[in-house]
Amino acid sequence: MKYFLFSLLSLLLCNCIYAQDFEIQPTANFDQVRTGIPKGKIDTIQYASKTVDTVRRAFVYLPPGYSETRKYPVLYLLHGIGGDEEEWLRGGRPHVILDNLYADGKIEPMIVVLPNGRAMKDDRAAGNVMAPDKVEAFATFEKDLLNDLIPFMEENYQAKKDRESRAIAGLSMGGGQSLNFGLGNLDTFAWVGSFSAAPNTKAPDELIPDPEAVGDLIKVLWLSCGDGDRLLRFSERTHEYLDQHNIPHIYYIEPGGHDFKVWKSGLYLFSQLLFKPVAPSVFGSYEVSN
Ligand code: FER
Repeated sequence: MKYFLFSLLSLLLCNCIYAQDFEIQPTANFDQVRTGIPKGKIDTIQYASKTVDTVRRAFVYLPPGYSETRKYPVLYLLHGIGGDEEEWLRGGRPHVILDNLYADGKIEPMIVVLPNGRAMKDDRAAGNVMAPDKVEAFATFEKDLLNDLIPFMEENYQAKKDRESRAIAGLSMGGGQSLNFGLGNLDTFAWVGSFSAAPNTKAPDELIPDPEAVGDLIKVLWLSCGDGDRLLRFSERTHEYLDQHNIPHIYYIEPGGHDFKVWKSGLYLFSQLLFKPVAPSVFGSYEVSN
């Protein structure tokens, strides 16, 4: 009896410490609008940027039942080279994915910020989006994010302000930004997700000069990519370096190209891990297709 009680207690304790209630592959219709479920709310914000010396626009998705009387962790969700603050909403409909996840009790309530990651005065995705000044603006966004946008969010929303309550993730250029800014600012972020990281991703030894510190500080480090994506090597080389240095991370390679099918399932799966206690031992459960 004593042994039984002890086992029961251990089981309950383990479940408290490590909530393993997340999926390792997307379920059908995860991105389809459902009727009769509570919906979150999308705000448009304008924040003054000292970095760019202009007023910049972003969207903020608040979870269903967002309350002024409690505090929430925040996910910064970044777009790609041909996009802007609208790209995720148009192509990925993260509000639909997250509304569904809330309805099923699969994610922690969080604020999601959709910024414009091209930090320059004319930040529209017009003309040659590969022009050097536009590409450079994706690097400049690190300062805009840290010094302008995050302070704005933390002053104007019920945002928690500790590193374990901030996540950064993005697609392609935004995936590279998430790795560069997230791993480069572990005093600010503890959760980092990269979907189909682009060539702006720093070389592994520059990205992670101190592997031990990253291993100690990061809560979840997520890399996903389509197996048919021409940019796969940027995720792959990061993954190989992480493996060589025994840094726990998730490497999820799924059938697909450089497109929203992959980015949506990335958001769907990664968001289920956020702001929860997750055991690194489960990181290997995700599929790596060939
Ligand atoms: C490049 C190829 C792709 C590049 C960026 C991208 C800066 C980004 C793609 C995307 O964001 O979808 O050579 O160089």
